[in-house]
Formats: sequence, C-alpha cells, structure tokens
Amino acid sequence: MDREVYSLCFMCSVRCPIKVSVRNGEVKWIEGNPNVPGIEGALCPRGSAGLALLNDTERLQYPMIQTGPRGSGQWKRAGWDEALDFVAGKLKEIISRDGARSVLFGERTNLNTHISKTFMKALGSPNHFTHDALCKGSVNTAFRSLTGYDDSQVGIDYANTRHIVMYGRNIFEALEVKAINNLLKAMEKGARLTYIDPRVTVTATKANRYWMIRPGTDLALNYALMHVILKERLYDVDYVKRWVTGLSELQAFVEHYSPDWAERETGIPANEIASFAREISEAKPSVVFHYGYRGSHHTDEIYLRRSIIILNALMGSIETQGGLFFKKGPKAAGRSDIGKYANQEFPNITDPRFDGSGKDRFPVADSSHGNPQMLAEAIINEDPYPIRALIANRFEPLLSIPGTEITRRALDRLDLIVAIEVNFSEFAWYSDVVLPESIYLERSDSIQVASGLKPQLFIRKQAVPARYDTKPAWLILKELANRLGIGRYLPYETIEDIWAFQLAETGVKVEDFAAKGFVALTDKSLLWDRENGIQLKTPSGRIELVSSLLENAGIPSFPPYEPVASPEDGSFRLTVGRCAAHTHVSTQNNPYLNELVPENELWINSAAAARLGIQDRDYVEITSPQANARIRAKVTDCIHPEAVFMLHGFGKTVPLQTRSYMRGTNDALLQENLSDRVGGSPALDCTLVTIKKAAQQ
Ligand SMILES: Nc1nc2c(c(=O)[nH]1)N[C@H]1C(S)=C(S)[C@@H](COP(=O)(O)OP(=O)(O)OC[C@H]3O[C@@H](n4cnc5c(=O)[nH]c(N)nc54)[C@H](O)[C@@H]3O)O[C@H]1N2
Ligand SMILES: Nc1nc2c(c(=O)[nH]1)N[C@H]1C(S)=C(S)[C@@H](COP(=O)(O)OP(=O)(O)OC[C@H]3O[C@@H](n4cnc5c(=O)[nH]c(N)nc54)[C@H](O)[C@@H]3O)O[C@H]1N2
Ligand code: SF4
Ligand SMILES: [Mo]
Repeated sequence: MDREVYSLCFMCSVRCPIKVSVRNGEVKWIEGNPNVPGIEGALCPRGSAGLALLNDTERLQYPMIQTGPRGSGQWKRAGWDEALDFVAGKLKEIISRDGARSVLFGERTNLNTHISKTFMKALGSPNHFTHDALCKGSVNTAFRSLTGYDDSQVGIDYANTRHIVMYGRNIFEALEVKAINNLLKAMEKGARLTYIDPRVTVTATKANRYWMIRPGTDLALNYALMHVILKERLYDVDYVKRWVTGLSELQAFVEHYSPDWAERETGIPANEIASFAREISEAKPSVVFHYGYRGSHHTDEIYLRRSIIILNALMGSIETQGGLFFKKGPKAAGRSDIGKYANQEFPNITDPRFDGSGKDRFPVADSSHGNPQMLAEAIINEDPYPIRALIANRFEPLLSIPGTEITRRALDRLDLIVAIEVNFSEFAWYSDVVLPESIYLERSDSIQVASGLKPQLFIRKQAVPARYDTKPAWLILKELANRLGIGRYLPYETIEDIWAFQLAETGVKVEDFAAKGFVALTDKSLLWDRENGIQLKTPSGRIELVSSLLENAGIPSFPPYEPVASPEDGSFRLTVGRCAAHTHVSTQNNPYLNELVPENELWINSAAAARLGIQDRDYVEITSPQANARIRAKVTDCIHPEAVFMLHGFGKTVPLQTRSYMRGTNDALLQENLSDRVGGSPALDCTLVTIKKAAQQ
C-alpha cells in the first residue's frame, strides 16, 4: 500500500516541491521533489518537521467558539455548521449596520489568495490585505519606482552569478532551498559572496568578504559605491545608455558622498569600499546586489532598496544571465494564462481602503496588498471609518505587526474576530471563532504558477486524509460565501472544479502533473534580448533613476542622506531576524523544531555587556518605549556594539501550546510601529532599547 505523492511544502511560504511517501494512509517520509532542478531531493529542517506538525496533538482539531471573555480560553467545541452559521450571522449583522467595508480579511499570500480576494470583492469590501508590506513592501515599491515591475515579478539567477552582495540577506539561515542550492553551485564555480550585516550570521561565515556595518547605514555605503562607480566609469556604459534614464542627476547627487564620508558613517574603511567597487565591476554584468527582505528596516528604507536596484542597473545586471531577470509567465511561453475567479463582474466598490494604502497614508505603496501595520490605528481612531470584523487566514496580526499590546487593544473594539489557522496562535487564542484548516499534507490547493526564466505549474496534492475535523480554506470560504448569499462568485464544490477552471485555457491537464509533480511550460530560458528586447513598464520604457512614480506623487527620487544617530549611551538598536529551524511565528511549538531552538536570546556585544555587568546566559531586562521584557543574553563579539539582536517569533502566551509557552520574548511586543511611508514597510529595526541585568532565576 505504498504511494508517492508529489506536492508542495507549506512549513513556510516558499512552497518547495516535495515528494511524500505514504504507507497505509500514514506519511512515512518527506523529501524534496527529486525531479525539480535546484531542489533535487533537498528539504530544510522545517520541511522535514512537517511530519511532526501532522502528528502534533496540540494543533487545532475542530471548530471552536469562545464563550468567555476573549483570551480566557473558555472554548466550546462546535460543529462546522454551527461555527460557520455563527460567523455568517455576525457578518450579516455587521454588514447591514456598518457596510461591507467594516469587514477586513488579512492573510499571508498563499495559493488560495485569489479565492479570498474574490470573496471580499463579492462581499463589497475593499479591505483584503496581505502580509506583503510587513515583509518587503519597500522592496516592492522600490522596484516599481525604477522598473514598473514589482519585486514578485523579479528573480535572481543565482546559479550563474559571478559575484553576489547581500545586505543582511541572511540566505543560509532565512533560506529558500532552491536559491541556496543554486548559489552553492555558483560558489563552487568561483562566484564571490560579499556580506554586510551588523551581526556575524551563518551567511557571513560563508562569505569571501564580510563587513560588520554600523546598523542602519547601508545607504551611505551604497551612495559611496555609486560615487566610485560613476567617477571611475566602472559601470556598463552601453547598457546604461540604452536602458537607464537619470544618470546625470544621480551623478550630481552622489558627487559629495565619497568613500571617506561613508567610512565615518558606516565604519567600513574607505579604501575597502573603493577596491570593492573596482572588483565587482570586473564581474559585471553577471553580478547581483541582492535587494533583500528584512535586513535594515528604517523609515527611509525605500531609498536603501532603490540604491541596491540602481547598483544592479549600473552593472547592467537587470535581465542578464547571472544577474536579475523579470519572471516570465505562461503567456511568454506561448500558453494561455490560468483562469482567475477575480476576472468576474463584482459589485462596484467606492469606499477607500481602511489603511490608506495607495492613497493618503502610503501614496505609492502597493494597494493590491495594503499596509496591515495601520490595523490598530484605523480601528482605534475609526479612521477613515469604523471597522467591526477581522478574519485572519494563515496570518498572525498579534505577532507579525509591531506593537502587540496596541493591536490587542484595537482587537478589543471589534464585534467579530475569526482565525483560520492550523495552530493555536496568539491570535487564534484571542479570537471569537476558530476555523481549523487541514494542514498542507491533508489538503489539495489551487494550482501554482511559478513564473521565472522557465515558467512551470505546480500542484499541492493531498497526501493523507485529514486526521481531525478540519477543512481546507478554499472550502471554508465557499461554505461561508454560500451562507452570505455570494456563493455564485466561487463557482466550485471540489478542488477538481477549481483545477479544471484554472487549467481550462492552458492546454494542461491535471494528469500531466502525475509524472514529475510539475508541468514545465517551456524548455527554453526566456531571457529578453539586452540590446533591444527588455520590456520595462515605466512611462519612459527605461529604468528611471529619477522616478515618475515618486516624482508625480511629490516624492523626491534623491533626497539628501540623513545621518543615522548613534544610540545614546546605554541604549541599543533592536534588530531582529530568523533562524534556519523556525518559520516566523509558526513553528516554535513544533516538537522537532522546538527541540532545536526552544527560545530566543538577546545577542549583545561583549564590550557593551561587560560595561553593564552582563554575562553570557544571564537574564536581562530589555525596555523599549513600548514594553518591558525578560530574555537571556548571548554575549558575543559577533555583533556591532550599537545593536542587539533577537529571533522573531518567541514569547508565546497560549497555555495549550506547552512547548513554546512563555519561552523567550516576542519582538513585536517591544517594537514601535513606525513605517517607511513611501515604501510601505514598517521600520522594524528602528526601535531603541535599554538593557540591564535582571534578577536571575
Ligand atoms: N528559516 C527560515 N527561512 C525563511 C523564513 C523563515 O521564517 N525561516 N522566512 C522567509 C521570509 S518570508 C523572508 S522575508 C526571508 C527573510 O530573509 P532575511 O531578510 O535574509 O532574514 P532575516 O533573518 O530577517 O535577516 C535580517 C538580517 O538583517 C540584519 N540587519 C539588521 N540591521 C541591519 C542593517 O542595518 N544593515 C544590514 N546590512 N543588516 C542588518 C540582521 O542582523 C539579520 O541578520 O526569509 C525567508 N526564509
Ligand atoms: N515583529 C515582527 N514582525 C514581522 C517580522 C519580524 O521579523 N518581526 N517579519 C515579517 C515577515 S518577513 C513576514 S513574511 C511576516 C509573516 O507573518 P505571518 O504570515 O503572520 O507569519 P507566519 O509565521 O508565516 O504565519 C502566520 C500563521 O499562519 C499559520 N499557518 C501555518 N500554516 C498554515 C496553514 O496551512 N493554514 C492556515 N490557515 N494557517 C497556517 C501559523 O500557525 C501562524 O500562526 O511577518 C512580518 N512581521
Ligand atoms: S524552505 Fe523549507 S519550510 Fe520552506 S517550503 Fe522549502 S522545505 Fe518547506
Ligand atoms: Mo517575509
């Protein structure tokens, strides 16, 4: 009774292709799909721990309704009809009183996002939002400001790069299997890695060059690099002439930002900055300045991300082998696009979004994703209008938005909170109704279009029956839609109906996935011709250093650099990040992964710790303008003296999650909710904290 099922991992949202071995209805083994180039059987530790999630008796098992005050844990087990009737009844009441706009739906982008977006459009609410801004909103806006494409339409040709530069892109810990396999192949062929981070990460240890930069000053480094590159004409002259506008404005702007100036700001020696500029230009155009995700989030992050992309443009590495490329979809491969439920006629929505995304608060942010960091402020101030209900699917507003206690106070004002979850997250614990989703090994999902140089289609296929009384989210939304009278907008009953609708025009059949677990739409690498074929989407059809998107909104493309103040004596910049063993806030209670990394610690520089009388493993008290918390110190020379660092995702308070309960500290509790209002990301590395030795226990 052995079976092998090709599917997609979902221990994190990278969604690596997997092969699941099943015997007698039980998962026996999970490995990377050996047929997929770049994966070739590999999985990360979290992917392997999928089995522990499947077997975890502390995950959600049936629908529940809160009968006491929120967060009291007085749960009543409910049947699906009862739970969905309850949610639909409340939503109808809310909509008839305050309109559909008072209902919010937030999720981390996933394979069924097209369904939840359709659900919200059918409901008549503008307020579907994703995690995107919290993750990489300013990267998204920076790409749109320069190329017209957003970052999700851009990829990196790791396998062929000759020199890659990462600014806090800790790729060997905050990882994606395919990317690191390809990068390792390139490094074996001699590619160089330059890594910049105030902290010595695993990636730093694998780099050819590492700079322990002063936190928050990467932009100064980049302006000095541009200064050298332009002065010494180290850039790709033909490419820049053909594809870039605004070079003379850039040249005039960086004139004053010399390596000597940058040395004072960043702590990186001027001669090293100049020699690095010369070295990398020799490898052009097959070089990558990685635009990053989470490293260095400040209120002017947009200018850092733009500067990184501009360095790629100067090297001629955009749409180049071994550089960056624009992802090509089914159409570029001569196929039809997959079917989308969002392409229907919906009720006209005239209300603005709740978060001011793409408008007043974040004029150039990507309003198709929204800006979830506005959640608490919008609810508490009823600005621009009252909000009454929040449904969160595969998203954790209490831990993923800075300012946990403010978010909690805002949630208190809502009439309805619903969590579609697999774990007892902080948010699920605080909600009124919990709708448990079957985990990825127990469900099938919508088809994935993996755009890229060689576009492919992937499919998540159910490997084993659902162990508990859970359902996939696409079915939960359909059953809710039926109760709200909008079921016709989601015209399916089964996953097979969804697949048939998606594949209808593509010429691909579900059976085509059986052999390898995916369908390649072409065998050619679809790189546009660098002489004449790059299809940029800016008004000028060029990479716009002086950006129409920004300038038309009254935002300067090159505002003067603002020096980053050193924290006052005794205070530190709080920086945060991920480790290889955990996914954000999802896996801290997973039996295997909890064993690997059970709690977070506060990295603090040895000299600073000595001044404060703190020794390794001591408990310290950390105080921010938001909160106070206790955490163990990790005293080390491997972090810049101005910074402290902790892993994201700990400090859980749900008693039923016994392995992670009260282990470590929650970074969102401490962080201030400040944003880059141009780019759209929260400035997660801005908060200043003080540290003192705590009473030991
Ligand atoms: N294991 C694992 N892998 C993941 C994820 C996961 O949860 N777990 N999540 C995925 C997702 S959604 C994302 S967005 C990516 C995140 O990928 P990364 O952005 O690479 O991940 P982080 O761990 O947040 O790393 C941020 C780094 O920035 C550094 N940093 C802080 N301040 C500065 C600064 O001023 N300058 C510089 N240069 N560096 C600074 C920090 O020390 C830290 O090492 O990882 C993806 N991969
Ligand atoms: N303070 C702070 N905030 C951050 C960050 C940070 O470093 N610090 N990082 C930011 C980044 S880079 C990102 S990408 C976001 C991520 O933000 P989130 O998406 O909120 O975080 P995740 O841990 O990926 O997942 C959220 C929830 O999804 C649930 N989940 C897992 N699998 C499933 C499933 O199959 N179905 C359902 N319905 N639920 C599931 C998990 O149990 C978890 O509670 O957070 C951002 N916010
Ligand atoms: S990176 Fe790891 S956890 Fe994420 S999808 Fe891939 S194997 Fe799964
Ligand atoms: Mo992210």
